[in-house]
Amino acid sequence: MRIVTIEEHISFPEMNSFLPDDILNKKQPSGALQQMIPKLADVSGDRLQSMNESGISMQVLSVENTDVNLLDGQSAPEFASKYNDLIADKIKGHPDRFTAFAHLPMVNSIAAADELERTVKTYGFKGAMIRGVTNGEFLDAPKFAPIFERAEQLGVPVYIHPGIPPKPVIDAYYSNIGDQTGPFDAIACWGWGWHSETAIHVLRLLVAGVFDTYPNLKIIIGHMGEMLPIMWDRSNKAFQPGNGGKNQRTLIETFKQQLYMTTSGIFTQPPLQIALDTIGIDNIIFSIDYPFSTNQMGIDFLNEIKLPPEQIEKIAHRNADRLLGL
Ligand code: GRE
Ligand code: ZN
Repeated sequence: MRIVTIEEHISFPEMNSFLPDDILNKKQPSGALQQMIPKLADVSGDRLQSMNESGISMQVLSVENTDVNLLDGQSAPEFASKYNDLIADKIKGHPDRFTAFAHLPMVNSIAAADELERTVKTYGFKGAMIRGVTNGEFLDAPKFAPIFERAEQLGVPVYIHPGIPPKPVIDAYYSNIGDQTGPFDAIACWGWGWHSETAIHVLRLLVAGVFDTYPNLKIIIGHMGEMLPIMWDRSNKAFQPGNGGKNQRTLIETFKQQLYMTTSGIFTQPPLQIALDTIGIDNIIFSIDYPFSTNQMGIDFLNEIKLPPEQIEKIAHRNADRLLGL
């Protein structure tokens, strides 16, 4: 069976040479991340070998870091373009195994929209991945409108991935919880905080009316819907049209039409069942979150799904093929 995974990360250390020293000195990857550096840097070595061993046909790659947003609005666009050029160069020998989501200079929205268009038209990239807030701002801020507008025009989705919380959030929610690299990272990031942040991100887009402004825009989120499926009916009631938000449609209507959820990093059946019962089979896309999860973990999960083969195919590749035009 063809298997496509779409939240698969890369980070190329050679890009550090384009960062000024003051920014380089500020970068301090946590312990967990440090160990992943070689795996994130690799495309056609261990990564491809692991895909072959696990039967993964294609990965859609995305950049793991947000160094680009440490640059100013003048220099970020050039850095992002260099990054995307490097991705394109590294995957060009394997067009049937790799494609990518564009890395965008979020500190300059017009340049970000232009870079999205350039990478889609020049390299056939399949959309963009945006990681969390940019200098504390969520994507419903009016300044980001050009990115959604362009994505809709180009017919490509925007993948909203969690990102490092802003300092006021760290201070208020995640301080005094012990070792910076252990419990802090886990509560603030992959153990909980990231997922609630991304759910908030999407809910903000809903109540800001962004989905209604761009009715053909498609948004992707990972981690089996970032806890939204379990909150489905409660949130749907809370954000009814006319309840003070700008949304013209209900959460359920809007998300079924415009939101996709991947299985990245969530490999047990109960959360999948809730996603099936809420967003539904046509909006669920298999993904791993390589290298933070192993391909084998994902494949074991896929093999355990008790659904008819044609439905498993939707999750494994058909939905991704349709959404991304693979
Ligand atoms: C992820 O993409 O899910 C991720 C990171 C960094 C650390 C852990 C993790 O980007 O799960
Ligand atoms: Zn991820």
